[in-house]
Amino acid sequence: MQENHTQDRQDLERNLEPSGNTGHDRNRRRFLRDSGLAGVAALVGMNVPFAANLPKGFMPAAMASEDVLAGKDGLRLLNDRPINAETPAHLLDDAITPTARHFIRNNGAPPEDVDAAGWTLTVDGLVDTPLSLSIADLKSQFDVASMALVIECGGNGRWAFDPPAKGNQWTTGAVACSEWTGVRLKDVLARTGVKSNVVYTAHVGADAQLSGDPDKLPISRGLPIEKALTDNVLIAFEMNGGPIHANNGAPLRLVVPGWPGSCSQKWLKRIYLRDIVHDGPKMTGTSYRVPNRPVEPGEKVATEDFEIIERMPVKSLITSPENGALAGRSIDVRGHAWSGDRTVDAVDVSMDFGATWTRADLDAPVNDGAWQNWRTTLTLPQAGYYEIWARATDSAGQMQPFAINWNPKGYLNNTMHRVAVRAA
Ligand SMILES: Nc1nc2c(c(=O)[nH]1)N[C@H]1C(S)=C(S)[C@@H](COP(=O)(O)O)O[C@H]1N2
Ligand SMILES: [Mo]
Repeated sequence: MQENHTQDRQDLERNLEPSGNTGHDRNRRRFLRDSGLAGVAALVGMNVPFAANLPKGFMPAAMASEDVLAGKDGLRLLNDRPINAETPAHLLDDAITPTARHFIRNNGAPPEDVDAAGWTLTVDGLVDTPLSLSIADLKSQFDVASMALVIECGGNGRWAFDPPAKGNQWTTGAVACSEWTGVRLKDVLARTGVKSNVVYTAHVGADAQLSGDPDKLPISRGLPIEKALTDNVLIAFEMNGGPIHANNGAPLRLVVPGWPGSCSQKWLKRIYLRDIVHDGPKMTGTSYRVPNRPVEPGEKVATEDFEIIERMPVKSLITSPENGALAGRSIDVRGHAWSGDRTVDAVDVSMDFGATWTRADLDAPVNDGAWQNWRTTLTLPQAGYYEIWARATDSAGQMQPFAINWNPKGYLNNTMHRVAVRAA
């Protein structure tokens, strides 16, 4: 059964070409999107300092012709159609990511004029009893849970791929750990029943394809049924104790911690159960997939040799000091670490390019699926330039690598985060 899209063509066109935009604005935005910083420099009539250090396709928010980042604080806009914006590492310093600092990864145009009170979630397909539930039904009929959960885009870190990989050139900021409130998917599926031949879930959101074709979904992903039935997969209606941000999936979304962010369907309208691996848009081909064998950087890989990404690999982020900071000789270093479906056992920090390592103090996760906070103090031996590196090791003994395990679509870059400081 195809999801029935309520959004009519006019609405779609409003999404694509916001009213009040002149043709010049549209052309300018298109130009910016295509030419990236060269275009920005041309438009502002001067060189952009450190342009070479910025990711390809990067566009300062000020250059976008509308306030696409309303309600967000300090995010870097990578693309405005669809909206993609990441959070600089030093703005991810909080243990729980504030809503204003949660990255945005949209594949299409979010629904407009969302009516939370009238919103329904349909759960059907290979269930015993199909259900249609309002958000009030979810709140009153199921156990409500609040959990800090990591969402990381599968393409986080793509900017470092060489040869480059097409797609959003995320640096380190397509990750967040907000507190999500909702009901467990497993509880809802216990109510509908799961037929014995079910292997996969399929998720449908209310966003529209940018092409304007109302019959096509921008993205529809799913989960192996075993994963869907775990304790920390939430159908969430609140973010950090308040409403979900419009671009983060209001009024209802899935949150599947530790797996590629694409599993966490936003603007959730329907979940249906299937007896095959779900084959919706961005499930097949090379989307959110990596080669099933080691490949040479730049190698062409046949589509049938790709497999679906499941858990995200062990990773850490240095959130203080900020890259480029001026420091004293004694420097507090801190950040987060996570590993999909696992915990992190250790975080080590180096100030001498990996020659020696200092073990950081590492907190346990506040709940299953949360990132872990860590901290240490380093004493820099003399004034000068340093790089601080962090590396996490998870409960299965896997450690972050020094170099990228290249794949054609630029997924799963979990190399160590490095931050430069100058000691006075
Ligand atoms: N309906 C819908 N859900 C979606 C997406 C989308 O484009 N449409 N993007 C996915 C991807 S690729 C990621 S990484 C996460 C990002 O969640 P966020 O935008 O709240 O940070 O949402 C996922 N859920
Ligand atoms: Mo993503």
